[in-house]
Parts: sequence; structure tokens; C-alpha cells
Amino acid sequence: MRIKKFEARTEQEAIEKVKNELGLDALILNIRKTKPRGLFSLFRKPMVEVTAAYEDKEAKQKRMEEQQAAATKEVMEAKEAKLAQERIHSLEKKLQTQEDLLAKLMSQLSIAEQMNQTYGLRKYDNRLIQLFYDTLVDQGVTPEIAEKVLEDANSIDDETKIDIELVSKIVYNTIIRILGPAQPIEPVKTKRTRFIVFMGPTGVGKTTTIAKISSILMLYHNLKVGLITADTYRIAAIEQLKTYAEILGLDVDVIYNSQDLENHLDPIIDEENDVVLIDTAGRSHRNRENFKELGELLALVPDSTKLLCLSLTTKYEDLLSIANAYSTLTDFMLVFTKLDETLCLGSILNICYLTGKKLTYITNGQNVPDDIEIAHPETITKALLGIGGDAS
Ligand SMILES: Nc1nc2c(ncn2[C@@H]2O[C@H](COP(=O)(O)OP(=O)(O)O)[C@@H](O)[C@H]2O)c(=O)[nH]1
Ligand SMILES: [Mg+2]
Repeated sequence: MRIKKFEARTEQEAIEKVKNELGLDALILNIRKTKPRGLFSLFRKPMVEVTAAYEDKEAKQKRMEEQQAAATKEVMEAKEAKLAQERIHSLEKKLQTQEDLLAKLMSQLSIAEQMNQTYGLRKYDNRLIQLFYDTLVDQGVTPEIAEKVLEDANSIDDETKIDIELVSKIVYNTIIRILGPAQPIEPVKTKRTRFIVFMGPTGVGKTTTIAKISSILMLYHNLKVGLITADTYRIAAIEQLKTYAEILGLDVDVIYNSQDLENHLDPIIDEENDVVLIDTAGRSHRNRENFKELGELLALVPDSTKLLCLSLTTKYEDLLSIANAYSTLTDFMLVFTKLDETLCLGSILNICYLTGKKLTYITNGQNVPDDIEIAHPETITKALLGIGGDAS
């Protein structure tokens, strides 16, 4: 700060001078009247003296830079603090999940112990592996497949097996590996029209699943969706898909035979659809003639993705024979339906293990489009091991 005095005849004039010379930031410290002194003072008018404080340019520049630096530092510090807090929070959350997981396992262990004492069904010496075995079999995993799943975990030496976390991780990872990553329809535009054919027994939920998927692709991902139905055995089946299509503002191409399909394919590609979903009639895999027809139809659709829909309410042996029958026709991926009607997910693991097919979706109710999920292996594995929780 520097100080300078200004003299003028009036107060206003003096302040004007301050403003002109030092600018508006100057600070008025004092205003006083000065009496003229000396010989001729009597004849002079009194003057006004204004004392003003001001900052010189360099100091001002420096102060502004300092202020700016301080502000920047504050922002950076706040950011860092927030980041650190977030890190701690996520770490805490992770630890909590692991602790929850272990706590759940421990409580299950003691329940399982008590039960085994009663029934004497002990298969493994190790308590934890026995618990996993029981849980998997309880979920409908076949005893043979449950044993296979636990092979790796059971093969580590006894001392290491005490490590609950390690054993759980091995089992968890084995199941994740068997299920493989889910391969749903990629919700992006591609250059070529993609064809997805839905196959499977009557009543498993093919048409409903098509309605769910087409709604999601259209409404959430802005894709252009085409629909074809080859399910012409039942008038009601055509009407059902048409009803959904109407709601979505889509047309349904109805095809009655292979020739029909050929006629419909080119126009539907020309319409620049991103994805075309094809509904088929539920075929009995035991009716050979009927089944052959489906094979012919599939052969006509250029490199399509085939999805075999299987209901989780169907018993495992039937699911396996259906999957085997369809695999004589074509390669496919799996949709499991009606999860909401059963507590057992074992069939998913059984079928994935025995067929090596990839998972896509799981449906869990009749509501279109909400009751469908991507078949994330993590979620399925947690449910299979009875450690539930969310999929994160
Ligand atoms: N509970 C339950 N019912 C479903 C599910 N998906 C479809 N459905 C019902 O199963 C019945 C047959 O479905 P539909 O789509 O016509 O089977 P499609 O013959 O394979 O085409 C209908 O009543 C659907 O509402 C599901 O995930 N859970
Ligand atoms: Mg149908």
C-alpha cells in the first residue's frame, strides 16, 4: 500500500482528483480542511486535503496472482480429498462385501454341519467344500457336475483349505469359467442387418422374449428393429406378436413356408433394419418331420444368431434332451426363461457345462420389457452358491 495526499478547494474536487489519478480502487483514509498558513493566509481560502491509499501496479498484479493460486490450490485440494474419500469408501464397501460373504458362508457352515450330523451325508472332509457341494446340489446341479466344479478347490492341500476366502474364490471362478461371459445382442448399429432366430419348445416364452428384446433395442438403444414370425401353426401366436408390434409401431412379416421367407428377406434388409428378430413355432424335438422343417428355415437366413429358449421350470433331463436335439440342427446360444417360477438355477450350470453353449439372457416374469436381464455369470454364480447380494 502506498499513501498519497491530494489538495483541492472542495472535498468533491479532491476526491475527483484521487479517482482520476489512482482509479476507483483507491481507499480514502482521511479528509480534512487545511488552514492556509503564512503571511498572506488571511486572503486565501481554506483547502481540503484528502489522504488516499492505493496499491501500486506490481503489488496488485502479485496479489491477484496469489489469490488465483490460492483458489486453484483450494480446488485441487478439495478434489484430492474427494478422490481419497471415494477410494476409501469403495475399499470399505469391498471389504464389507467380502466380510458379508464370509459371514454368510460361516453361518451356512454351521447350519450345514448340524444337518450333516443328522443325515450323515458327508462327502468331503473339508467343511467348506462340503457346504458348496450341498448348496450346488440343492440348486439342482447334478452331483457329478457339482463334483467336477469342486475338483480344483478340493485338490489344494489341507492346510491351504483352511483359507475360506481362497477356497471360495476357486469355486467361484470355476463356475464363472463354466458359464462364460454373457453374449447378448449388441445394442449398436452395425453395417449389416443382423438376424436373430428364436427357437425352443412351445410355451417357453419365445414370443414374449422377442417382445422384450425388441422394445429394449428400439426404446433404449434407438435401433431399427424388424420382426418376422414363422409361427403360423396357431393363429393366436401371430396375433400375440402383432399385438406387441403394434404397441411398438412395428410391422410383422408373417411367413408360411421357406419360399415366403426368401421373399421377405431382401425387402427387410433393404429397409435398413439393424436387427431382425425371427419367431419360430415351438417344435417338438421328438417329431422329426417337424424338426426338419425348422432346419430348412434356418438354412435360409444368412448368418443369423440362433437363440434356444429353455424354461427353468422344465426338468433338467428334458432340457438336456432338447438342447441335444437342437444342436443336431445348428449352433446356438441360450436364453433361460421363467426364473421367477423357480428357486433353482442348477439347470443353467448343468446345461452350460454339458453343451458348452454361451448364455445371453435370463427372463424373470411376464412383463414386457422389464422382466429380462443379461445373463451375467457373476450374478448367477452368487445365486448358485447361495451368497446372493448384488452383482457388483
Ligand atoms: N413367469 C413367467 N412367464 C413367462 C416368462 N416368459 C414368458 N412367460 C409366459 O409364458 C407363456 C408363454 O409365452 P410365449 O411367449 O407365448 O411362449 P412361446 O410359445 O415360446 O412363444 C405366456 O403366458 C407368457 O406370459 C417368464 O420369464 N416368466
Ligand atoms: Mg410364440
